[in-house]
Amino acid sequence: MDIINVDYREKIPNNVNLTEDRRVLKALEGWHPGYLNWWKDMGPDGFQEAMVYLRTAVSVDPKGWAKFDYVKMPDYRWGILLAPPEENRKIPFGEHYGEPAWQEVPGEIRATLRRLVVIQGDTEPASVEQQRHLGKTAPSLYDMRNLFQVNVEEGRHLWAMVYILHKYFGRDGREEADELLRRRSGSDDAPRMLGAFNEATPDWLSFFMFTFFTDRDGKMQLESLAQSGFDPLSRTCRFMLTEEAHHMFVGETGIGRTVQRTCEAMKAAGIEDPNDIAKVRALGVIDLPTIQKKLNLHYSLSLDLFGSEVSTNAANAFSSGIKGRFRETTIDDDHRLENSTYPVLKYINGEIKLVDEPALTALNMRLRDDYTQDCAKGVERFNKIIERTGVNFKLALPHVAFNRRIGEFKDVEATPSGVLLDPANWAKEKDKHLPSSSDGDFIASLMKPVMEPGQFAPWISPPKVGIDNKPGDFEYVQIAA
Ligand code: BYC
Repeated sequence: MDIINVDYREKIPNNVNLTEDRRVLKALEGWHPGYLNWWKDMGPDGFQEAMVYLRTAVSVDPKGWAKFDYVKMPDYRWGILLAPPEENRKIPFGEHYGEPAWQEVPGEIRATLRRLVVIQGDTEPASVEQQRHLGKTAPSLYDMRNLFQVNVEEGRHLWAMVYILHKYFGRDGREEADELLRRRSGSDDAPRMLGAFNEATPDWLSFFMFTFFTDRDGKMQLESLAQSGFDPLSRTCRFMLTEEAHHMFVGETGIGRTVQRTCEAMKAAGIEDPNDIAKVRALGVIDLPTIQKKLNLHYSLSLDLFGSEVSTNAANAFSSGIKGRFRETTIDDDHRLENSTYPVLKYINGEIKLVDEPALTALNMRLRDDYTQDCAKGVERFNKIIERTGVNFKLALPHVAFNRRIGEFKDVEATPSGVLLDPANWAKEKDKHLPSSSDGDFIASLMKPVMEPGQFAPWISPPKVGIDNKPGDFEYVQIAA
């Protein structure tokens, strides 16, 4: 069997030898029409007939996996792709540290593993649902193509989790796979499982923030699951991570280009004060304080995705060998965490305090800290862009107690600098730190579609290079095809 190149002769492209696995093939073929219906109903609104310049994975070799071509989205070849197996892989953490990685699911971890696979799977279609209206206001064909690329790959990530459910979890796996197509982002009756995936993505700045912050949570969670002692999960997450990198690129460059355009417009108009919001907005660009508010919102929503700082669920997932730490194999310790501690920020007697907790139960906090470091590096890169244009402003990540709904700080309110506020003061201050409805209206007023090749909406700079090295006026989406 060829485990590097993907077999596209099959209806469901794969590198897992599905033709020989009749039971799973049949189950997936049974699930496929429901998936296509979901894509038609909940995937990008409009543009389903457009020819989109998309990349499709042809191999799982990190050096040459993608092929670019025009594809109608409903014809995208969603498939099952696992990174190649690592010979003699050992479980890299927990009570089974050093034992051979599992190729089948051990009975004692079945329920926990299934729950994590379902949570991961649930986020993927949720993000497509959240972003489905954005094609209509794309600031360029380049951006529209990137949106659709992200959407089809999130669809493929759903396939990745559904494969695991069908192959390893029998009847309850099949039922969970069906449920993944039934829940809907923002629905009252059947919402998506995690908070941030039920929020609206109303405009393109939200989309860029989402792909910067929330896809980065995806990266951290996938990195932890890629360490899993359950080898098929590890392999599927490893390949998903190669796709995820482009999503974060879309977010980072999207925010960077927005910031750049704002600063350049301010300089050209001779506006020195970044807080003179009315003057900056009159230029038709998004003022930096509003960008900061959007950042505050998306960062805090994404912090909630890490769960409680102190979590026995996380401890159990680690000890039982299901979910490791970020870059587990490069950490120099016993990989069992039976005796070590980790500092956790907690809310104690009205104060925010750093206290040592057993490292095992503090794993969500640790992963969140790794995430924060990764985010902070990105914010530094935005600040370099601002600095280069000579504008005097710095973007910053808000304090972890700001705007939280999960964990230690869920019942308190704090400013972005971490000062605790009573409810009355929070109500007064809130609009200073989070996007208000009038901020939303202003951003919405800029969201006019630009569909001429090589043209960009006036609130965002063009990218430095094209996708697949295409020239600036390349027609990334042929709308009238
Ligand atoms: N919202 O011990 P706790 C991505 C629940 S993003 C609602 O605090 P635990 C992507 C929790 O389920 C990555 N409920 O937390 C990005 C539990 O409920 P039960 C997605 C929440 O379990 C962009 C209870 O609270 N992948 O891929 O240690 C586009 C107490 O739980 C939330 C994963 O998240 C919340 N935010 O950790 C597309 C990886 N947080 O069981 C895709 C898999 C907690 O008591 N998931 N709860 O009823 C996990 O590893 C963990 O489940 C969590 C939570 C990190 C989410």
